[in-house]
Amino acid sequence: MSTKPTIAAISVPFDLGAGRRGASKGPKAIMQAGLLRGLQQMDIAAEHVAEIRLPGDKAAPLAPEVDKTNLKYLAEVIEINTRLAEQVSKAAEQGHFPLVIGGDHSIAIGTLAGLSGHYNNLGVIWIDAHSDLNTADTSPSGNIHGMSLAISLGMGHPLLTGIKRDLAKVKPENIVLIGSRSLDEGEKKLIRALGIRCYTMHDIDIKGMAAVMQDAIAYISGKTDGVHLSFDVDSLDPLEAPGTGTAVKGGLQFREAHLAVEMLHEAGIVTSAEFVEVNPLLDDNNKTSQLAVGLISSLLGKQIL
Ligand code: 4U7
Ligand code: MN
Ligand code: MN
Ligand code: MN
Repeated sequence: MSTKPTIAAISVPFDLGAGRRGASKGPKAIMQAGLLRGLQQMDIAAEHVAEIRLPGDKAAPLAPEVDKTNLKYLAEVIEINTRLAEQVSKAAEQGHFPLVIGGDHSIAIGTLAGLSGHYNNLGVIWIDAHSDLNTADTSPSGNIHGMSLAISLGMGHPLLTGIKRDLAKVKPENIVLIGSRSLDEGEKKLIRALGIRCYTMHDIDIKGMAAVMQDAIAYISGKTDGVHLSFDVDSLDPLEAPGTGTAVKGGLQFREAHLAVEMLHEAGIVTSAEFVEVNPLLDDNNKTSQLAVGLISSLLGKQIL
């Protein structure tokens, strides 16, 4: 008899990795949109196991000799991700499916750090308008949510790349980017130099989402022993997901996004997930939080019939 793993939801009301405030209110809005109720109706054991916060939303200041150049809220980002990594690791250790609810995308640093010890070859499917492959040297903003994937590759400030363990948390050949349409110059260079698999909006337009997902799944499933889905809601078109801080025109349609997560469910490869960058302060009648709940439900097996 095989028992389905429990979904261990971990909420992270944090937004100091982003350029604007409000993503810290994402977890509450997503919960209020009925996340756990919906999963329980699907007969999925889902539990909210932890909320990760900083006491007083502040971190102890870093030593004065630490170079914080172009790294906004570095101390806070380090501390939230250190705490998150512990919880994610614990959930994985207990055989649960870690489901991280953000929060801005800087929290992928902690999620991936927490997961990495449990896999030899962790795959990452990064669905996002952006690639989040900046470092302090290439970032046009200094916002760490635009650097989280580079940090997980071991590139960036040592206090960030060193969270949980000193090694890279993921290998470039185990990453797939999907939905990319806003890449900075340094990010493009890195994608080419490392040969990171990248399905841009152009590729999705030409091939169609079904073919892109088939390709992506075939590419990643053979060589990994677990796959994390990092889903930034700004991958969707702003008309579908208005409640997000760095919206970019020309994004995924509602149906394309659902198809992507449905195909991931059918492939049965995803072992953890995070949904990030819902900003209720920018939302239109909870449209984006409800969208996130729908996508999570589909990822976890919600069927039409
Ligand atoms: B998100 C940006 F310059 N690339 O680094 C940057 F366009 O997690 C945006 O994907 C980053 O939402 C967006 O600041 C980070 C910018
Ligand atoms: Mn992102
Ligand atoms: Mn993004
Ligand atoms: Mn964003």
